[in-house]
Amino acid sequence: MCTVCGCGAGTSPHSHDHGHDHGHGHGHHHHDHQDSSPDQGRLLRIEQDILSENNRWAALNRKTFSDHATLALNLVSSPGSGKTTLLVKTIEMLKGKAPLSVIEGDQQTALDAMRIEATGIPVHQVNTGKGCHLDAHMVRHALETLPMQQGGVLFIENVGNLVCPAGFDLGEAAKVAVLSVTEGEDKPLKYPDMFRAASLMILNKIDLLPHLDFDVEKSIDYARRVHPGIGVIKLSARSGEGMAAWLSWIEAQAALQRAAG
Ligand SMILES: Nc1nc2c(ncn2[C@@H]2O[C@H](COP(=O)(O)OP(=O)(O)OP(=O)(O)O)[C@@H](O)[C@H]2O)c(=O)[nH]1
Ligand SMILES: [Mg+2]
Repeated sequence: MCTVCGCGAGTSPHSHDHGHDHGHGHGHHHHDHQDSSPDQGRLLRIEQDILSENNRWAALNRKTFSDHATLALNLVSSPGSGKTTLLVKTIEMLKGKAPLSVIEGDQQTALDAMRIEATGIPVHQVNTGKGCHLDAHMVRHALETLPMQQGGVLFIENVGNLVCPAGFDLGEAAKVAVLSVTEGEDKPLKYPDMFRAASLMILNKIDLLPHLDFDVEKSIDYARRVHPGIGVIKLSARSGEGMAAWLSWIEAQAALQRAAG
């Protein structure tokens, strides 16, 4: 997967520079980098090692979420589809009903964490530097500083990228792919791994549909071709249209999480 962009080929999950933390700090972690020009067999072994190590951390995270009956949702999308806008709107509507927290993943800046912080809920920024996705170990670190309350919802905003975040389990209950109608209806076909990995596709920015030639039915058809069971919710994080369906979906997932734990 990350051999596509090269980000996973030369590093182990430990070797990402966690960069600047927003709010609560934890130390930086530097480890040795691997040879940057490995042969194919070696590359494959490194990739398998990265994924199996990631899966060990993901299993630990999943256990923590389960112990706290916390629903963890991993929001994935291309840059600018509206993840942070949707989160701010969601928090405004859910605040007071359940303990909420957010992990923000970006290559650089704490801008999104600051937008979340303004809502008054706990947020932890992870900067991935050159890394193009969050991995389970980064989430593990974030959990050291985020308060975990019983029956809560943890939103994880992944790095804006329709490719690499698909391959990394963070221990979340579900991946939610946010596709904005400005991106074109062909994206599920072009980036099938992401839509296969996601339990739900949110079609965002539907307030803009009158100005576009985006074909909603086609985009849903394409998403179901790559993932027949994928859920679909159309909404506008700006106008609030469709938000009720999204909140019901979250409530249903939270109930499943409580029942499982
Ligand atoms: N018209 C419209 N604009 C929206 C909507 N949701 C988000 N936007 C705008 O889209 C732009 C990007 O939104 P963000 O929430 O920053 O997107 P993001 O997915 O968090 O972006 P990255 O974190 O950079 O990947 C901003 O200008 C938002 O105001 C929507 O429902 N309708
Ligand atoms: Mg964002």
